[in-house]
Amino acid sequence: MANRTDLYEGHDYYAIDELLSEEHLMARAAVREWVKQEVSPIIEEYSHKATCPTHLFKGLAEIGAFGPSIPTEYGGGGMDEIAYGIIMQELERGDSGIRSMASVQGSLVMYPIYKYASEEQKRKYLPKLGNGDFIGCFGLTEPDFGSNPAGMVTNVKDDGDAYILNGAKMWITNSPVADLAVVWAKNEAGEILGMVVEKDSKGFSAPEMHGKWSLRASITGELIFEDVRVPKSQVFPSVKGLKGPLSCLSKARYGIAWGSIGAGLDCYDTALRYSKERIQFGRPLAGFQLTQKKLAEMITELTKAQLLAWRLGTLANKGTVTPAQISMAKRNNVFTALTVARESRQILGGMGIMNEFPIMRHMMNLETVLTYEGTHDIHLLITGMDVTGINAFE
Ligand code: TGC
Ligand code: FAD
Repeated sequence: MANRTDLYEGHDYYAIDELLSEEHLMARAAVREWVKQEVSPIIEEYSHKATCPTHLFKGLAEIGAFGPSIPTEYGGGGMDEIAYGIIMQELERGDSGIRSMASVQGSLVMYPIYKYASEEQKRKYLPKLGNGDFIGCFGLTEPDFGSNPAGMVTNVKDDGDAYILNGAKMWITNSPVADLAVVWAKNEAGEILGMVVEKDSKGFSAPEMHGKWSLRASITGELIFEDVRVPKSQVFPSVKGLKGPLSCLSKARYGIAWGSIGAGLDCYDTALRYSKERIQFGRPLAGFQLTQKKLAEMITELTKAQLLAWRLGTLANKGTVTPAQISMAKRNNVFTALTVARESRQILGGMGIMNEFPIMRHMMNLETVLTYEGTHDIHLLITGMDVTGINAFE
């Protein structure tokens, strides 16, 4: 398999770099270099074997990919939301599964602990999550409740100074290798609570799910709770209800709006280079009008996605961004990346399906990205609800 270390044109068609600060550019350069050195040479092989490169967790921590916008005193990077987005973009240029490793750790595990846990829990978990000593996962989805997490049946019953947790979660990124899980469950009053469950808790197991054709370099599993005793001190004191997990999803969806651009850019970059080199009918593929149409449409859509992400980032930095604005960007940018991957695959002809090039891997990965963190259609309905004021889910 090829080592793809020569890559990464910026493809900054609208000079968006001019809108970025020195800190953003430095963060991007550092992560881009790390991806070139550590991810690109190995990712095809890990993806092909459906194995997670768990040795990269430490490196991700070292480049500041875990919680870039969480304050440094709580184990994060202390940067702004645009820096967080750019880091996700560069990781996903490498692979969506690598970005997932960082998204889950930073946005779905560190963020809820930072936002909702007691000071004692924060001090106990965040520094070790930030430096990669602990790996976390986030359990919301259940076998019978995916798009509709409000229906969850995982539950806790009061038992004095602890809760007894029962139920099962499915499709959980990193669960088989996680030291702890942020778990959402209903109490006897039907309220959703969040809690940290440590991996050695009696009655808790996290078996791996096998057979994915997508996100193969990411490890996915279940969470099974059979009368697990969770001390009340492990339960988040300052949040109840679905807005707890959904607020974490907002953070992670924001990162995906940026991250997916990276996968799209890598496909576009590959197709552009290939089309200039590959000769058919006596001229480069890039000389045919139909190829130019594909390339022109790709860079147009990617540029629009970049602008959407940048504007979303400025709203996030101001603290005024809404969940619906994030939904629009997640949906649009993932779909753009997937469309670009499909068009790029065509430009490479038969070579497009080979693992000598990254396109098929990105395309397969993006099918997951289109689905997790809220499906393509769920985000459309969130936009529909926002503009009409009518909730199509009720
Ligand atoms: P609804 O009544 O609309 O909302 C309940 C409460 O939550 C608030 N809220 C939000 N808060 C913060 N951020 C958001 N994005 C929020 N969305 C809603 C809302 O204001 C309300 O608050 P309050 O105070 O009134 O109680 O809830 P609903 O049951 O009607 O659900 C609406 C719906 C369908 C949009 C929601 O359930 C949804 O987003 N479903 C999709 C589920 C999903 O995205 N699952 C993702 C699982 S995690 C994952 O995929 C990780 S992959 C990680 C990786 O590997 O990278
Ligand atoms: P369903 O909800 O059954 O939806 C199936 C189809 O029906 C979709 O097309 C959907 O859009 C459509 N649909 C559903 N409801 C409606 C409606 N009201 N109107 C119109 N169409 C509708 N979850 C976690 O909690 N933690 C994780 O770490 C995590 N990691 C994941 C990793 C991978 C690789 C994958 C594939 C998933 C992961 N998920 C995780 C779960 C993910 O969030 C869910 O798969 C997703 O939310 C969709 O749920 P579902 O698969 O049950 O599909």
